[in-house]
Amino acid sequence: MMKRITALVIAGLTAAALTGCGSSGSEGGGGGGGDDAIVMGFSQVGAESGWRTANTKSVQSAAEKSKITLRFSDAQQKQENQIKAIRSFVQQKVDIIAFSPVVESGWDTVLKEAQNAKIPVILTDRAVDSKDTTLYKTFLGSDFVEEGKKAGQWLVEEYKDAKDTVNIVELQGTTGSAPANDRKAGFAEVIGADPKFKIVASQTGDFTRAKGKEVMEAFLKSTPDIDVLYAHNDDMGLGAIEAIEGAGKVPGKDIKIITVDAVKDGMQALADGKINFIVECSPLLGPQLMDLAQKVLKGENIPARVVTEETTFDQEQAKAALPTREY
Ligand code: GZL
Repeated sequence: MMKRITALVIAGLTAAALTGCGSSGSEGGGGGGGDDAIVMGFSQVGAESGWRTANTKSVQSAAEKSKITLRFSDAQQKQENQIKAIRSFVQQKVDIIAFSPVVESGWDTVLKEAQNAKIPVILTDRAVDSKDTTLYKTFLGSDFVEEGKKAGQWLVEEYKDAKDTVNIVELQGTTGSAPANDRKAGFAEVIGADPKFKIVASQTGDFTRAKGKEVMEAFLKSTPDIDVLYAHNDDMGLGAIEAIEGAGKVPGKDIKIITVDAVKDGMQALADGKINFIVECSPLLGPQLMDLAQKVLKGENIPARVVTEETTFDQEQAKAALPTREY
């Protein structure tokens, strides 16, 4: 008899636990659908830049529209927080996990845990360097090498008639992150074809305005006659502008500036002539992410790689685009 009661209790508890996981979005916001609402665990890098804020908004509003219950965690740019969040999503038995890996390496163990728990994972925004590509269903995000190449191509064109050396300083994104690694590689590949281009200093500004300003101040002190700044995102470029003006130089003229993202503040600086060229990196990944998640959970085939569409802006194009800029 005892065995039978125990079995009934376990069955009851298991049923409750399972429905708890497909909850109607009462906790963690978003969704609001019935018991069959998809529950997505989302681990975000942090809130380090205008791009990240726009990306978070896009994911949250797309989850709301798709009636997907979103369990959102902000890792404050720390990999250990993302690993903790993914483990927690596995324990909660969410239906699917999506995350933007703050750095490329060190994910195999926790992704294996999700795989063993039969919870599909989607990479969004940034990639991982795991050799085992069965650990995730797809990678939705920009081609950062291409972004770096676009920045280099503008510079080569801008200085095509220059005979003297062009001294470049580079503000790199977060050390070890896919955008930092790839934007650096793409840019170097293009300018490397002409020896007049010299990267005389290159250091991380961690994608933030404050750090960008701090490192640019150091560059200005240690590096005479800087011609160009290549910043891996608008926020570091905007911080560098403060440093350049603080040093009594004119950004966009004394020092030409190329950045990546095309968030509103960057586009305003471009329109104002303080930045010379911006390579767009779209943060509006939310709708595609939710569509891919629904397809995965229906057992539909999805592409292993979904590259986001994006363009570039010069100063005139920024003036035209600003009034309707979504982010
Ligand atoms: C790029 C994204 C980068 C942005 C930065 O997809 O991961 O992180 O370029 C952001 O602004 O901090």
